[in-house]
Amino acid sequence: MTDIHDNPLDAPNADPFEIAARAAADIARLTGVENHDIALTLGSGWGKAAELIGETIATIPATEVTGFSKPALAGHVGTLRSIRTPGGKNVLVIGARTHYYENHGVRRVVHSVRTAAATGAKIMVLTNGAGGARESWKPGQPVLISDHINLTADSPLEGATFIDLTDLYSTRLRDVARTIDPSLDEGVYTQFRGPHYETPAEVQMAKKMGGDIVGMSTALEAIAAREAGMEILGFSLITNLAAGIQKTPLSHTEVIEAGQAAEPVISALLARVVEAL
Ligand code: 8IG
Repeated sequence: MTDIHDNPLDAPNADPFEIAARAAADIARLTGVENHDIALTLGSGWGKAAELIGETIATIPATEVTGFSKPALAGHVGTLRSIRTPGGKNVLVIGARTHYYENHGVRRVVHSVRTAAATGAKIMVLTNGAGGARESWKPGQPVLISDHINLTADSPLEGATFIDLTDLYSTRLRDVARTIDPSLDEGVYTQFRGPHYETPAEVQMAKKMGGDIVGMSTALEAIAAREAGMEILGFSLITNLAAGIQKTPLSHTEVIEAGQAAEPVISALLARVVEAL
């Protein structure tokens, strides 16, 4: 029902939580699954995880769900899936991320997270493809997100909503992930606005501020997930070393190719982590 130019979230008097509740009701009706336990946003490189997590109960186009935007990029699958794990947990897999750089406002960026919370999910797993600012990291390597620096100068919180962001990327859940793969490294995710990649000077700035990973998503979503009371686990696939860290210019094709090569490995890892949550 929603069209990119006609979204209820854009109405001046819209209540984003009421719209998320409507979206959750759409998901329950269209999937036949009343409640979900875990939600998982699949970023670039992570798409194959869905098949490995469990049995797909239903796949629905995001455009059938209240408030969802059409995907901006071909290859960003605009579907929502309900998957039952072997252990009996219901996982909502969100393959329809709206990026901040699409300029539809932060409400649309975090609508999937608010919807996930409204379906009952207590854990939000956020994954992305990103650049690595540490020389020791290799393209194709997954890393845990330990914290973030939000350089968008924006927030999903509306009004005087003061939310603590300590331990935003749950230490407990990172420990669970490391029981599956003890070699997982971790780092601070820095969200830039994009869609351009950083200059080498901006990457150096991010590093001096304490950033290790550079990307264009996740931080705003994590803030909304915390507001909604969910526990958060974040993963970045380092698809490329950030500008100036690697010696050659960044190409979108290379980024996609590195993601495709790593996809089976990191998807299997993610499926095992989800089962352990
Ligand atoms: I994939 O190097 C991917 N996404 N900001 N910088 C930013 N986002 C990214 C990058 C990168 N690689």
